[in-house]
Amino acid sequence: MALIGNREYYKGIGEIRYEGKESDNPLAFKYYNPDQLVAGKTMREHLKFAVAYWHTFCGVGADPFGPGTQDFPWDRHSDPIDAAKAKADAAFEFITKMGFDYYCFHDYDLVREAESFSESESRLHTIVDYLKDKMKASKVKLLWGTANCFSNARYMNGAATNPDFNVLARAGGQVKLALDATIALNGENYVFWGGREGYMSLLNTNIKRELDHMGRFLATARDYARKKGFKGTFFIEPKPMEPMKHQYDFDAATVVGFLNQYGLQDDFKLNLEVNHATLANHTMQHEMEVAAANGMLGSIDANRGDYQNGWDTDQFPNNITEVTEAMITFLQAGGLQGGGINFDAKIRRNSTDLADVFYAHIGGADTFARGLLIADKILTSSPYTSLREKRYASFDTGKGLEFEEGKLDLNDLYDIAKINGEIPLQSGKQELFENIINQYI
Ligand code: XUL
Ligand code: CO
Repeated sequence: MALIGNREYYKGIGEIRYEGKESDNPLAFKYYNPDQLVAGKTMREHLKFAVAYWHTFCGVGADPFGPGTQDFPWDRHSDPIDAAKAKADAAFEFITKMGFDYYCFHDYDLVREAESFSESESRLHTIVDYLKDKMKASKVKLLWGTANCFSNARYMNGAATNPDFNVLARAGGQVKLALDATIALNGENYVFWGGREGYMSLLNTNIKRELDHMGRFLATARDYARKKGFKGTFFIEPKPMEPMKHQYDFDAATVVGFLNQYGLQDDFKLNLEVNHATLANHTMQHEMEVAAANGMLGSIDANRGDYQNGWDTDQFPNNITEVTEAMITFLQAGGLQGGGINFDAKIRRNSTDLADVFYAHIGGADTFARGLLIADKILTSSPYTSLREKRYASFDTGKGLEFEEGKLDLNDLYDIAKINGEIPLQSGKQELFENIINQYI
């Protein structure tokens, strides 16, 4: 096999630079200008773009009806360590050419899982050492790591919520190794996505015991990582279904309640994904508002669904209106707590040119940069904020303020109702709000 270490995988494509919206170079950013200041920070600092190892360097485009369409040269190595090192070389070449600062991984994205647990552990040690050097040389950082506790057949009935304790323990061992890898690579956060934590049928499921197990499992993982000196944030990534019929981390509101119930609220925040929000019949902005209202807006998995079907299609973000609305919430919340914007997105199965994965990430970054710029203008120059505040003005003084301060009881409300009689209608002005957004886009 070819040499590892000095091979160029994305030949003919150089570093992607900002050229402005007049540029017709498809391999340039039109809006994402990393060092441009917006609302007191550079775009780079606000957005913290990350490349998802699993989609960009592992996913070859297989679907239930056919095999992959990508032929990654690094997958051709039969030795798992050679393959992992070649994949890391390609990954760091790509991330560096994109000019992004971060990446994210699942444990077995980095290296193929072995037959035995201890051989997997030793493979992970080897590739983590290799990644350490690549990170040092490139200055690329780890936004978050996670463990894939959903693909292997052993997890078909769940990991932390599996009715078989031995499977739960195996998942615990795997999470320990993934946490060790994340800590060794100075990971800024650690993610739990409970892909199989849920049920296919209620007939064979004890929800109460499964949720208790999940709460205890997460607390155990937190305690271990904190003891090892991990200072980052843990994220739960809500998703209502797929692969299971129902998943316990259904949406932001469900997860906030779960974290509070199991005493995890001080260490855990949310990693929200656009296509997961739409699968839960919410918008991304809704999920972000719920998280922000609870001080838990941690990180974003950026993608989009196809609005004509109900699948998790993980397409690259390109909907300016959707992202602008999300960025309004983002700026109002003061940004993300610890996280960044991870492109949890894949190119289409029939996008098979070398440049396609660059176009995809350029488009995604430009959509977020544009959304950020528009949102900032809306918040600083349009009547949007004052219009919204005005709707609640009756709580700013007098009896409304006393109510907010907990000074009124139900009899007080009764007295006010009696004096007031019928109340004039106050318009919600939805159409005006919508017009303002479109005017600034
Ligand atoms: C699946 C998904 C995962 C998580 C990490 O829908 O989003 O890739 O982001 O396990
Ligand atoms: Co995700």
